[in-house]
Amino acid sequence: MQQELDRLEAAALSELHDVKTISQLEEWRIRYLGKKSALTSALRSLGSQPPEQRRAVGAHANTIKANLQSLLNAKQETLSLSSIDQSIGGASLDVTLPGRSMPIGRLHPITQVIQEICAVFARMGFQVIDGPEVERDYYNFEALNIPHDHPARDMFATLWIDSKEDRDARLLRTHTSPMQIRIMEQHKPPLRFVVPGRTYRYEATDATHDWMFHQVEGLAVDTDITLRDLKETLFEFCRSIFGRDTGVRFRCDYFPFVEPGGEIAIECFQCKGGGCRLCGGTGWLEILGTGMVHPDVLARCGVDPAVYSGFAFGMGVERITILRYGVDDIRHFYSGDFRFLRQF
Ligand code: FA5
Repeated sequence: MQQELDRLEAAALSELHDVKTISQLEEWRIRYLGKKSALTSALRSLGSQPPEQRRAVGAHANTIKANLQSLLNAKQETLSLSSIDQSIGGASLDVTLPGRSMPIGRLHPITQVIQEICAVFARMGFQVIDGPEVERDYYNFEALNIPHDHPARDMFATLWIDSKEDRDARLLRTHTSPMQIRIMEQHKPPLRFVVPGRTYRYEATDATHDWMFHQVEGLAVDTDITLRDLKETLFEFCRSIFGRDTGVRFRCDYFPFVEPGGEIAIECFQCKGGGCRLCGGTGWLEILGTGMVHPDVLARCGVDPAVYSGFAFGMGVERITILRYGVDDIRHFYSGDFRFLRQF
């Protein structure tokens, strides 16, 4: 009986050596350690052995069983480790290599510049708010001293939603100035606000004009606000965005809702003032319109012009971005071309 058990153990060991997979190992287990295995039958038949052999055979069979069981456990561990290894590519996987970096998005250059502009004004005490892109005739024109049939309406090639003959017609706002009215209707002075947002004009496009572009409107109303406050605020803004060495030009201009009115232009980055296609040969790129809020506009919004005065401005964000980064055509911004956008 003892010899039979030794043969059984030798056969089990030699077969275990050839086992290569988990399923082969399971077959091996059933064959040598299962309920119907020769070893289990040998243990069961101990009762029929002569009493003097029973003890020795039993102990021997149990030793073999324990040995096979521990070899089974060890083999099981080795096989499951090597199957994990194979499933992740075996020896060809170099776990010390750095992981692949996922491409991450970025903010559009116009969004970046809007944030920068708002941060400059926030440092000067202005609050940032936004307003509707679909406006009423009243806010876009009427309340800004541009009644029906006023020739200044031609300055703003308008995209109408309703018939333009309709007194309360809706339109896509042509500038952010309607927010001057909404702010003064809703808040009492002192006021300091900037309003970034999209504006729309029915215009032929060229290197510096698009039919959709962004403006940042600014409004400050308080007692004793003068043209000097306007100029110093806007010059400080230009210095913050373009640096101290860039040429800034301040000239008179006309807008019906301010008196007096002005515009600011920045030296063209491309020709350094010499004149080129981008600046239309003038050497300057206009970035904003400005002026002292017209007393009639103040009065219409319930702000007493005898007590309060204010200044307002509206700047073109694409023009500022063009100058800031040396972009040669405004149409690149909305072309959706990643080769262009990835540069920012
Ligand atoms: C206005 O829109 C006035 N609302 C500005 C203003 C506000 C004046 C408050 C006084 C007081 P203007 O049409 O000039 O003004 O436009 C202002 C700026 O928007 C321009 O200086 C320019 O930088 C930009 N801009 C105008 N039209 C376009 C266009 N088609 N494409 C890109 N930028 C434009």
